Amino acid sequence: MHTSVEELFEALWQHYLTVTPSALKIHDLLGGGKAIVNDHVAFRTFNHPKLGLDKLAAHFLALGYEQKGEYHFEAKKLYARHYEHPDPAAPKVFISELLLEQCSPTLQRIVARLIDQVDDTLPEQKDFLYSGAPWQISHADYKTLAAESEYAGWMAVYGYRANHFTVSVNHLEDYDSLDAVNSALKQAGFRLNDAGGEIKGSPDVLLEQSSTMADTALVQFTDGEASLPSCFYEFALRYPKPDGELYTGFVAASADKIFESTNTASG
Ligand code: OOG
Ligand code: NI
Repeated sequence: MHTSVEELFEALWQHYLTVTPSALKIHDLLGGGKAIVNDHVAFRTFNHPKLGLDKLAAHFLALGYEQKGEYHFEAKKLYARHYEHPDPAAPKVFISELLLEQCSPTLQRIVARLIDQVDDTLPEQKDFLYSGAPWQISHADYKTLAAESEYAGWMAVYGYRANHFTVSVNHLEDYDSLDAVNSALKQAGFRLNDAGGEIKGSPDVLLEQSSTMADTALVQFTDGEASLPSCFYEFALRYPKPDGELYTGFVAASADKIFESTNTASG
């Protein structure tokens, strides 16, 4: 386990940058040399007892995080929870898992073969949350997974890592709307996820979000390699609740579309 929130997030950020070079460029573009506040990061997994959501969450609970909202994504067969730290400066954490029992027997068989390759002690290891894919997979099995579930395909090749960091637009000095952020990103040549519109959510649900489409990285299969969507960068603008405090939760209908930031072109 990590000894501090800062240490864990620094390790996650460095690991994330190895497959998401555009995040550093965007960080500089939006921050203009000033610090960027990170709203949240997200992780994915399979709901297997060995490696389920709770195994990831344990690392955050140990650092003082608390469980908050729950989210259901029926069509994508996902379940998620978010976690917050009593220190509001600590980024929020969103963890989802694929509900394997709702997937096809073929998908379940391929995923079981991946999970069989994992050492039982991995989830307790300090670097679990940025250990990448702790298994090997053939290109054919990857394609079978991705054809049924983009999430399963991504998870099989990228595994355990922050799949995105999120710029807190509330804290940016040079931008006061998500629209302004999106325009600057497009002007600089970054591709935004337009599933459900470039801006997901609204002031009514107290959260507006947008995201880039994931960068691509070279993935090694047991029988070759391919360039596939890796990780993306998200932008979040939060609105105050009636009590004046900024909303800290997530919005399922928006999250449903954010997941698609790692979709392959065919997906
Ligand atoms: C998480 C998607 C949801 C949000 O902020 O609503 C999300 C993922 O892509 O794993 O990040
Ligand atoms: Ni997010």
